[in-house]
Amino acid sequence: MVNKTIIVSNRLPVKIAEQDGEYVLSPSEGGLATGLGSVYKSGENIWIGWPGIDVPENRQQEVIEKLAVLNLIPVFLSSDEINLYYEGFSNEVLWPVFHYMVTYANFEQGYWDSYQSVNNKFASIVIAHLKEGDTIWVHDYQLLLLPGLIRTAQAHVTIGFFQHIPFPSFEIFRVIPWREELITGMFGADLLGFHTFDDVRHFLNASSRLLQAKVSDNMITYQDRQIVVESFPMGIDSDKFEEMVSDPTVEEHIESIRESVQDGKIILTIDRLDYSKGILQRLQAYELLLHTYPEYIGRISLYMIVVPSRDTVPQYKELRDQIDQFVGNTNANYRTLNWLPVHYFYRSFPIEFLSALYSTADVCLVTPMRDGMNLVSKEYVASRVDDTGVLILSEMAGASKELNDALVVNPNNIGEVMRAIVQAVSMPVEEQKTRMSVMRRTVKKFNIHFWVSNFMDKLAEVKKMQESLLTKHAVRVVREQIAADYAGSADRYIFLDYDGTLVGFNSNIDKASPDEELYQILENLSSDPSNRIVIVSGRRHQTLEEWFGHMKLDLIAEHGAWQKHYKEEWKSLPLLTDKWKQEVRTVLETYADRTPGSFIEDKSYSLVWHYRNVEEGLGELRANEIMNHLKNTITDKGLQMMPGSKVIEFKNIEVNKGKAAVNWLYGKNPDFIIALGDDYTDEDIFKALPPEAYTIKVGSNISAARYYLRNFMEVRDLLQMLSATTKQVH
Ligand code: GDG
Repeated sequence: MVNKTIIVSNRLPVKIAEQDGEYVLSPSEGGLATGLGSVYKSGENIWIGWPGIDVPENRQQEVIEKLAVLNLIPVFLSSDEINLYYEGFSNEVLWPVFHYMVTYANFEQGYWDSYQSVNNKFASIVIAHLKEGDTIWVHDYQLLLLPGLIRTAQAHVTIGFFQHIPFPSFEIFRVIPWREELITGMFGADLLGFHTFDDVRHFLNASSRLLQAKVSDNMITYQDRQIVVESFPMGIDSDKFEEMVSDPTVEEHIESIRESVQDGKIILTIDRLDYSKGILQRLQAYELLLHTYPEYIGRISLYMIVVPSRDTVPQYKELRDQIDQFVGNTNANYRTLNWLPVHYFYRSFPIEFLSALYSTADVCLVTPMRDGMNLVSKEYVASRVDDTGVLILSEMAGASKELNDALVVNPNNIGEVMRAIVQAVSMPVEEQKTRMSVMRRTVKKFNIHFWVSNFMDKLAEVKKMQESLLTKHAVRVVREQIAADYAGSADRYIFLDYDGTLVGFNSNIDKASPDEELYQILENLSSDPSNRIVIVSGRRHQTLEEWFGHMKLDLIAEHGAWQKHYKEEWKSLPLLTDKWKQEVRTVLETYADRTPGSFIEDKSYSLVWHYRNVEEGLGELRANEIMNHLKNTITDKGLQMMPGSKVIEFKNIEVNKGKAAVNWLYGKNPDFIIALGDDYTDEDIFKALPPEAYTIKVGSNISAARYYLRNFMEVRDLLQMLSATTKQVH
């Protein structure tokens, strides 16, 4: 069986038109279509999407058949669906909010209803074509719910998702009434890609704030699945743009454009009609230039191509009128008999004409207010085969992160944009070449093919990582391996951490005392004479005494500073000093005063700064500040600093759960050892125990432990099962 790749996007990479009663297909020239061409055109691979026109039901079969020849599968949408799901939710909610234009958003319930039902429609078509082992790559903001819907139907399928527009900061994203549903939908993917690292950060932040997903570096753990979030700056087909410049048709266009401006310099701008592109602000900067430096009148021209788009949406219509008016005024005010300041085209052109413009323009002015990436800037760079030309680029475009040899501007700063134009038109050729050659190398190397293979490789890697982690899940091995070894052994050591391992995490540390079920489990386990149960906790010895002093258990408190063998007295580690505490406490107190919700716990040989009740993000920030602040004190005084989950603990270097566990085993030769723990400090035990010991991390699969369990309930199940195992054997 051959595994295939299924690409899914709102639009299919093809244009369909009706000519003389017949549907005629022509390939689309978009960058994405080119880049993914190598994928969907080969083998069994397919691309699923809306064909772009309303096809009456009785003619859909005809379109299905025509598209099938090109490996394309249509999702037919009614004009109602297009209005509500596409024009409505996608373009009147997600587009403005994701581009920071919140006031343009229109949070209509009807839009959302349709967005959900259309995403469901896509899901059912994807699922109908899905076979085991297939890989799905979903594109863009129109289909945010799709990964989740597919995942619900097919738990193990491989899904990648790429968003072509920015992901906004959490404070912006949170305004959407359906924000949790959107994020949950995206979580269905295994790999989530964005253009820039800022988008990645924003997404991770929204995930941990809205859904309490566990985030570590760029990995999210949600409902027991790992989701990797990465930036993949999209590239273009740079060879195509480079080669096109010497195409005879393009050469002809170049000549006629040159003729029309003669010695004047051309400043080029190309955008889809959109308020995110900063078209009006750019016109203002250009007019300011003509006003401030009249010597440029007659010597520079602005070629402005605006490609019609979404002009049924009121804001777009309004923008178009404003542009018309602005251009009209500027031209009326500054034109001369044989010179026009702005050559404005509200239409699209064949790619050959764009190529001619790219290669004749002395300056390309790309100043969006927000842009996921912006491919126009890269196309301009790729077309500059002699390394001349100047790119002015908005810092709000994703491309500015890569093309930093451009003149990078803040598009809201009209004066700065104007000065950049002046600098650009007067830049010496040598400097132009230095800057352009660096950018050309970047655009050539990180081209669209690189982008596609980079994403696909990473997706495969993420899947492999998930699978290898899955095999570490202790529930899967327990029946065969752990239980059999347990049953066959006669001298067992069972090391158990307390908080997070035997009981759930409680925001009040004084709660979380043992419950009846836990006592029963420990009672059962310890009643077996072959078992030695050791509770290894960071808690105070008084607390452990109060809770477990009456049971047949060994107790290690404060990470090993206090120890008690069953039937013996508590002993503290010899030679421990706590003189350092005063100095560290004073520092911690200043942080506790500045950080509502945090508090200090004082133990015999350690101090702990807790921040589990502190506002998300602030606690982590303070923890880092504290660690920096106390770095030197720690070394001078021979202490150790242990960041755990929502805590940092300071203690004597000799105190360590791992050392304590090894001491417990000193001179013994048990035939079964198991250790369970959820915290950073438990890693010391996992590392210190002999390799044949069963080490089990609770709550996460990234650990030195051999296996993991999801939570304390699974720990209890495991312990119950083990004690039942011996009962059967005995
Ligand atoms: C979204 C994100 C992100 C333009 N006019 C004509 C024409 N074009 C082509 C250009 C370029 C493309 O359209 C525009 O791409 P952009 O990247 O600039 O912008 P969006 O359409 O808003 O795209 C954006 C992109 O997705 C990719 O992830 O970069 O941030 O908003 O390729 O050449 N093509 C033809 N005639 C025209 O008149 N043939």
